[in-house]
Amino acid sequence: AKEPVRVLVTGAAGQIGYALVPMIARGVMLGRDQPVILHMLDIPPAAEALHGVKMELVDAAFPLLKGVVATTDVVEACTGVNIAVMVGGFPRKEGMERKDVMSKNVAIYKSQASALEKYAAANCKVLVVANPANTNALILKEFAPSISEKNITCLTRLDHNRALGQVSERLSVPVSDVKNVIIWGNHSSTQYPDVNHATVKTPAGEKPVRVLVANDEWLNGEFITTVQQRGAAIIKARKLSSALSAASSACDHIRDWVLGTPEGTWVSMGVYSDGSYNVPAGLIYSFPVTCCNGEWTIVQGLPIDELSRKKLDLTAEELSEEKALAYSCLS
Ligand code: NAX
Repeated sequence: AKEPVRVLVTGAAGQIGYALVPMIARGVMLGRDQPVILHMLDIPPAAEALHGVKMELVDAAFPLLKGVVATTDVVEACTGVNIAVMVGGFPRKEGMERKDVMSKNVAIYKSQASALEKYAAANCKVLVVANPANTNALILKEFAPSISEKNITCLTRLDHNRALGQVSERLSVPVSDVKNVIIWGNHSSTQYPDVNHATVKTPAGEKPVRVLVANDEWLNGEFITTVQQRGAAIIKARKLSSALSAASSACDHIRDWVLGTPEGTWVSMGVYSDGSYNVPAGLIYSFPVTCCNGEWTIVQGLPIDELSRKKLDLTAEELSEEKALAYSCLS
């Protein structure tokens, strides 16, 4: 039998946490044959709710779940974890300045970076979900210098999956037949959902999405804004932000990272830029990646047309500004 893997979920008493922990305990994230021990962290005001989630995990009697740590102590939460999914953060409230929200999250991610660096298992893989996701991940990277930059990522898989979903709906094809969309840049409304290299499986082989949709106006307009604004549309409909889709996408992100992407398929992940595609190095930016043996690699050599170039640059500019704002909160 396999040794259990320890998975940390921060913000585990929140909405996404509530959807995510049962998925992990069922093997959706790491496989149906992989036992897990869940570490759940939240802050003292949420301690009782967190305890309630732990009670429900016990009550669900998940066969793969070999233990649950529910705590408000960062050190206890981080000790020995192999995977860390960072969902906890300070939300933007009405009337709050961007700088104030940034400053709260910088403080949280700085201190959790130090705890992970000291107490997590060697080679711990980190996924930041909490917004501003890319910049929180960057702060985490800066304050956990002994964790390899290859091990620190942020979630743009939800946006990627939203793009697959929109193409699937438009063409009335199963979403599993659509692949290789790309989310470039920030997990924000400046992200660029790109279908220029995406394909659909048909009885006659793989066909480009552009050819099948045959409507550039829709693909360059409404499709992009729908994906960019989907989070807001969910809030409007549910009066709550995306939770089940965010949790499911977080599982997809970690599963593909650990177990590998299928041959011929790439996914989108926010990763540390090495300057690929002329994206400034030193940002956490969403790229198309393939994964093998627990490592991601940016897909190289995709042609970028003029329209795309502008959109890649625009979202990079926003991330550079966020980075500057985050640094200004440190001093
Ligand atoms: P909730 O407010 O329901 O849950 C957040 C939880 O984090 C709360 O229980 C809170 O007590 C806890 N928390 C706050 N500070 C903490 C700290 N220092 N340490 C540990 N826990 C702490 O929000 P939810 O809807 O679950 O969303 C969580 C985060 O995901 C938000 O930042 C949200 O913006 C972000 N999202 C990111 C997405 C992505 O694709 N990257 C999509 C979904 C989501 O909007």
